[in-house]
Amino acid sequence: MPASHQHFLEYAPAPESTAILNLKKDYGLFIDGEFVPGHGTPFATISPATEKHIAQIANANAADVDTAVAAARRAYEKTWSKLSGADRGKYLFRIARLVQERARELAVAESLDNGKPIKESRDVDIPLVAAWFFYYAGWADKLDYAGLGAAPRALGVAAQVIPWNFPLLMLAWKIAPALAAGNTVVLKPAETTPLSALLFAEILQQADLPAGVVNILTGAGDTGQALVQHPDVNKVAFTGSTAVGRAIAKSVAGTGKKLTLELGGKAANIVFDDAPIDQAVEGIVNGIFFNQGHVCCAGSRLLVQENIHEEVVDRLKQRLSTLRLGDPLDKNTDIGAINSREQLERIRELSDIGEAEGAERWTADCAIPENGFWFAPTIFDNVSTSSRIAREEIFGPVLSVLTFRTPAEAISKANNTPYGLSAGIWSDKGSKILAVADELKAGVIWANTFNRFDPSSPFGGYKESGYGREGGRHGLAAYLTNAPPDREAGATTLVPAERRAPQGRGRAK
Ligand code: TAP
Repeated sequence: MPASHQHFLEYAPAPESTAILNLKKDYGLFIDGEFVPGHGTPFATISPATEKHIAQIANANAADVDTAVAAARRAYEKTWSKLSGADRGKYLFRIARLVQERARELAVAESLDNGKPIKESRDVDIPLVAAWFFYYAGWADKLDYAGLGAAPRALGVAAQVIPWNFPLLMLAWKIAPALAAGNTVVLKPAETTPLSALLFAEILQQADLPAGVVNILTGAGDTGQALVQHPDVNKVAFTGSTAVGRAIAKSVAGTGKKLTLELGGKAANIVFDDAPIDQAVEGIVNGIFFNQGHVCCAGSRLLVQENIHEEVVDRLKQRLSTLRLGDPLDKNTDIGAINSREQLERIRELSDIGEAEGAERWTADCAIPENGFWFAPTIFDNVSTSSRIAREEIFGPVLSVLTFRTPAEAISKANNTPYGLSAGIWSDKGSKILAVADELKAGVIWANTFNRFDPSSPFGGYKESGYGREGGRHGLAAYLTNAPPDREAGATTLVPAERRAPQGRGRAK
């Protein structure tokens, strides 16, 4: 045992059992309510913590994308757009309850496939997935009151492509508002984390969701590309890297498809000298080491006021030395596995660049398991604003520390980034928090907390972090239009016939 660990209590292993999982050896594509074989070359999904095989996954080629989009179109025209909002809401409530019933199983599957600690998938991801479906279930029959005009209409078929960092939660962020607003969906999960989306497809069967309303296509980037470029989709929703987001924006330009992009970030977490330091240290840890730092809104740049810099960094190092890295299925684990070998290489490469550029590197002293993909919590101190580790998204458990003297300097450093997704402010003084928040160019700003998510709160970015908002009433706007039907082919009114104003009659009765 390293000397620095000797004064801490050791934890006995507390592994969550995988017995609850009832996985198939092979998974097909979920099209038109059924699992069907794919026509691309199947691939394996593995556990990033052990590199062990989990299941064989079908790969959707362009023909499969065609079939899925056609199924979604049929379901839109024949079933989903004919249902009242209240009836769509009933399906969403049913899905939410089934997610709750199967929560433990979903959490275990998510941690196995993604590498995130079970306490995060169990206590954060899956409860939020259920919350998202409950929240949007409530909106389904109230769209007239969403502030988007009196009778907003669905767009039609939504193509949705999601990343690997919060596989099931990103699915919920995409599918729940789309269905509530009356659209049908074809969704592609990330290549490295398809498992929870496939279990979700089983939940849709259990919920008796009409066939074709949600279709799930597993595959890699090519599948995603074929899906977003398909001529019969009306809406594209993407979460992932800025590079792919930019390519999608180009391919969608001029097609009339509605587009929302939720891309990367390089958030500033600003700590003033009047902040409650203990809380701030916890918030910094949660900000960048939650989910191994695979978080688009992660607080990856710590901006700390110069006079408390040393104290904060010392306390951070002490705190990081107590974090337990290892088996994601162990209930005591704080830091799980990096999601893939490619991502690990990216983190290593940028960290080496940080060191070469002159920043001071510190790494928590923890044992790294032999197999799997791991990166110990790392801090870079004395980082300059021009350094690549202060500008580029590392998407790993790596914190860059910069200092400031005045609020004006903090604001200008925080905004000195091509991104604008989130930020954090730590101060005892409410007026200072509000004044600084007003000047920050970021879609989400947390005060004396970090990485808090709620389905009623809109989330999204500025600049290279993308456009459009997910969550809340704003999240509905991405899936609705109030343009007259002749302007948007495919979009159908959602107002039940009996509630539409009769032609040629005045308002007064
Ligand atoms: P991306 O390539 O952007 O992956 C996101 C999703 O898009 C995945 O489902 C991916 O499929 C799919 N995709 C890839 N190429 C596509 C294309 N040309 N058209 C349509 N869809 C496509 O991200 P990544 O390579 O996994 O990660 C790279 C970097 O992106 C990370 O290091 C991180 O900095 C950033 N990132 C940001 C976020 C968020 S939440 N902002 C999430 C993930 C990654 P495959 O998975 O099958 O390739």
